[in-house]
Amino acid sequence: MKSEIRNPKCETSSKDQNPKSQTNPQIGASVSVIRAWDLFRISDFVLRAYAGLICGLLLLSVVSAGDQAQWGQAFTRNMVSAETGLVDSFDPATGKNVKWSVPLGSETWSTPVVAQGRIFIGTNNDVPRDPRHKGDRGVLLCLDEKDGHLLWQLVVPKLGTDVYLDWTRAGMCSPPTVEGNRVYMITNRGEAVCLDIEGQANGNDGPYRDEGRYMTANNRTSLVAQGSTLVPRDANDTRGTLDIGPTDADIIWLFNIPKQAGTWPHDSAHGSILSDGDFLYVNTSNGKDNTHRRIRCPDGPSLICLDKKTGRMVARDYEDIGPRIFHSTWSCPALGVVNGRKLIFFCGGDGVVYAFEPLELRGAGVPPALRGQEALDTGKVEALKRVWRFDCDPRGPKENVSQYMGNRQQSPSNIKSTPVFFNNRLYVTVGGDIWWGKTQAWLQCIDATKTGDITSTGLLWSCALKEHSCSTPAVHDGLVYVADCGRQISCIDAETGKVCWTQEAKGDIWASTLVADGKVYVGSNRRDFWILAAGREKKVLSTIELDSPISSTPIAANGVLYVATMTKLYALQKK
Ligand SMILES: [Ca+2]
Repeated sequence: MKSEIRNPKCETSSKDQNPKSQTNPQIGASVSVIRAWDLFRISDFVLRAYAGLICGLLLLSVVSAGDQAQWGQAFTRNMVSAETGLVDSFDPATGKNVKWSVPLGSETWSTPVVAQGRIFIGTNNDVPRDPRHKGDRGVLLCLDEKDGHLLWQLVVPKLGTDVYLDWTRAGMCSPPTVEGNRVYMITNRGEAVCLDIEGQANGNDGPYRDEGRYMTANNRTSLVAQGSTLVPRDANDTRGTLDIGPTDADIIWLFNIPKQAGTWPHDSAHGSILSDGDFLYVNTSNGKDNTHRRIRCPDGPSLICLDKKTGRMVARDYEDIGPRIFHSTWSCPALGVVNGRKLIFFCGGDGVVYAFEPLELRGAGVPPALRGQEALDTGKVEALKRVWRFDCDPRGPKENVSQYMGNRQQSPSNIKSTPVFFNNRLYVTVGGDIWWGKTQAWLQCIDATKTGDITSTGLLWSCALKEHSCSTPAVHDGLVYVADCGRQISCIDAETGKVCWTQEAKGDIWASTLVADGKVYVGSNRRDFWILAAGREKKVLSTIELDSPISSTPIAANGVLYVATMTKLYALQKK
């Protein structure tokens, strides 16, 4: 482990507590321990998928129909599509409007993306597609858009250490971002990876050549950080190394966020990578350890910036977010152009929204911004420059936040969804932590044009939601559509924050709303999928019971609606 890069201020004690033996004030004794624990496991790991999860046509309210190559619009994150002719009902039992469906694993928390004839979706390995890959794994499937057959897959062994670092059976939670022939994503082991869109079918490209060893479970710790790259611990140790075939993923580069950036992710890594110019922006999932009381890496970054070509870290935040993280860092970065100025928006695990200047290699005007070039040339890690910060819950506790764990009345807020940029405004769902915090939640509209600490001046409006929310809002035609854990779908006026209508679903909603073709699509954890008419008047077009809970956000691409349940991916098209 000598050559591993560790944040010297991270606590790396081996005294990891057995999660089952942790002190939990909510958990009593004997039978209730088991029940509460099981319930805890279910709810807690669900949460991690909805950092929005749970993401460039900037400023355009209507985007071109076609692919959906990242979470939401690139990169305002607005989940609005210009696709038309989409289904207003379907029925898997009769095949009505079902183009095709394919099995996934047993748990699917990822939202699909569609690019260049391919569909990418994360799942687990409980339905193995390749007998060489057995056991619990994180899986990214690359499927043919025509019929859903497998083109290639990235199969990542579990860390196999502390379950809170790589949750059992959770699979690959992060939706990828596809750009050209490259696929950027975060694995279940917390690594940012760049993959070849063609996989191994056209050969092993890029500097990274150790895919066989990487995908081999018993060699899972064999790669160690050396400088800015990962190298085999023992190059001669090839025991059990997988022979790479044409249906395997081709890794171009790999950046191990916990080891190389000095973070301690919580539950399971999750996030959608934002691509801007030569750089990638990645949330680190930094959070509590398995005690839920301790931040192991308080000095670790919450947001990092990587060189798109090499995966090297070139910048990070120095906002001192770590000590105030209530649970984990759920939210993904977004981007907007505010009065001609590009900004990166990021929601910390401390309930604060930050706007940063993006790194630039070349400024479009004068003087040229050279910080990005310097970072590339010198190997320096730049500090992301903050333009403004906005505390979504200024009255919430700010010190010793761990003492509020489990307090349903009083706690800090955190942000579990992704901020959405639209017309110089940022729309954010914020509130108490689903499993550990107060139940209050709000949709807030923030003025993105200000600078400095805008906590007291930046709020345009705040609208109370029914209960905790981890859904990313969708903004369209003067209205905001958002779901929450109180089983509620809301339509809210984007200018005033006034509620136009609400609809109760059968279960908690962890997914986000998609607005497309005059319709609002969203599914719940009770298997019910909703299609409503977009607009100020409420109209339910159909409700469909699917095979299993829905925590993935529906997307539209090339005339087809894609809906993933825990176990199946449906491609839906009018017949
Ligand atoms: Ca290749």
